[in-house]
Amino acid sequence: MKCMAYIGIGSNLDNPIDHVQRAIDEVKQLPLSRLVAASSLYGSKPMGPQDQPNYINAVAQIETQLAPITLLDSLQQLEQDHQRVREQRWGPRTLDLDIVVYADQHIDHPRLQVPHIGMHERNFVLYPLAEISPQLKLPDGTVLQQLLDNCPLADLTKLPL
Ligand code: ROI
Repeated sequence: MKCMAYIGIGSNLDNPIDHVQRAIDEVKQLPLSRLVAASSLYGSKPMGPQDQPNYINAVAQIETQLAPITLLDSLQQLEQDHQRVREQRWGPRTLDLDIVVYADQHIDHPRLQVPHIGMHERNFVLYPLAEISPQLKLPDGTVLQQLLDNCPLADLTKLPL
């Protein structure tokens, strides 16, 4: 079955723009999947500990036949390929790939919660998402616009192409 999924991408170490651009390219090549859209890149202040570099964030939309956990395995492999080291919680990272939304599914698995638990308060997820899917509705019926209304743009900046 083909499912629409959204993947949050973040990096704040060793040339994060390059990591995020390469990640989008690698997501494009996931098996049994097709890249539907990729957002612009955004610069964002770190959420969590402030003694770390600013982040580059983006969101990719794919149509995939990979099951959620299989997709997660593939994304974690990509993170490893970017030399991600097991960092402190909420510390800096070379590449972070999160399944933000997977079709209309609620997933509560030890390794995976979807929709992403923290997305409501993450402008660096919501605004890129809105750029590529302004009409998106979450499985519980919440429309993306409602989440945007409650999540200030603050210092999120869209990078020029
Ligand atoms: N902060 C920003 N701005 N962007 C991220 O992708 C990001 N990822 C994280 C934490 C450490 C929570 N902070 C972040 O995992």
